[in-house]
Amino acid sequence: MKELLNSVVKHFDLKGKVDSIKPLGNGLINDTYIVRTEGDAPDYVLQRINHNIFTDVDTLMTNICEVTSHIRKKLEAAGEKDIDRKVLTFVPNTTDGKYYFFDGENYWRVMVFIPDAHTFEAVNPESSRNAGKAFGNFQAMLVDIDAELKESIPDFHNMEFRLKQLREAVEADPEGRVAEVKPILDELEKRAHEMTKAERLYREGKLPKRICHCDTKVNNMMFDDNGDILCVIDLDTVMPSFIFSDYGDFLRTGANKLAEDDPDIDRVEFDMDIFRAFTEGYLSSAKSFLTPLEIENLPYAAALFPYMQAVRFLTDYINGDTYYKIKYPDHNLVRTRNQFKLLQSVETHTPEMREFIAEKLA
Ligand code: GN1
Ligand code: MG
Repeated sequence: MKELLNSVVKHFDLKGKVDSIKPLGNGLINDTYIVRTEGDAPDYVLQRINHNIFTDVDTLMTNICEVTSHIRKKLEAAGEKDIDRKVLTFVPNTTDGKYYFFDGENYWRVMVFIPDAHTFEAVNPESSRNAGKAFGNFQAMLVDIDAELKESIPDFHNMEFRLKQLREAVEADPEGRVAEVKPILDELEKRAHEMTKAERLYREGKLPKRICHCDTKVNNMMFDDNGDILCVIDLDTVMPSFIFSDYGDFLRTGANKLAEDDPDIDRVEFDMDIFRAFTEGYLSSAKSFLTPLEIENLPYAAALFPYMQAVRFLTDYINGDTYYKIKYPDHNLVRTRNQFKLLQSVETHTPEMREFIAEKLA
């Protein structure tokens, strides 16, 4: 592996001599490495793009470059300082100048490592408020992007599609796992109509799609030493979606008192302090463009994402764990149960969420 990584980075226009290449982060899809260089040269992040999942890498990288250059222009226009730490910079390959390199088998990309920045697996109310503001800003900056971004994974956050995948998996039952998960399947099916309402509102022309990040997990954000957000990372899934994607997926990870795969299910709970702080931050930057219907459905978004993730993890479990990386045999089932418990907790807090949002906007 070491040799492979060393030979791959030679195809990118890096400054400085490579000192070491080591694994970085906790992504479930791509493989990520930190490339340390000697002396004053910047360090880099090398990623192998999972092209079983992102099947059209060229479109993917075009999307990402459109987004980063648009954000860079916005930051420049706003007179921001330290812009290189506030938006990702990708490095072209030395053969044809593209922002990825295909070695005949795998797709790779390199970006400049942001120094003195941290990612976290959990947040407190203060950093959640900052995160809310940051994701609201991210969406706000992209409201006027000229480029038409394609869906890097078609139907990625389409709940009707995710349920269709689950039902197909149940029908096929390739590993004989369906009987064991019947109770949770029934619970998920009970909520299917309510949870697919965004798709219906969209078809009725009532709900817009906007450019969203679509993977606003807590660990997809970089914080500086003071706990302020520097930038949003992991841009693979930036695409048109409902704003619920970014609002709901952050709360799914940020407001869960435990990690998404913690087996101690009884302790999984939706943290209303995080909800309040994040929502306040988000509304402060997003209320300039949100419609009343989008605002009204923020509590729905908080429920939708644990629900969608439970459906996706369960689908993968039934299919024999072909999508998400797993660390032990029933990892996807544990994740499913965890997300379902989170959903139940969100459901008990819905009236309280509505009241809080109404108060904030009054
Ligand atoms: C995946 O790669 P990572 O870990 O940031 C997934 C998200 C899920 C998440 C669950 C392309 O994100 O949609 O919410 O795992 N990304 C893709 O932890 O499927
Ligand atoms: Mg990630």
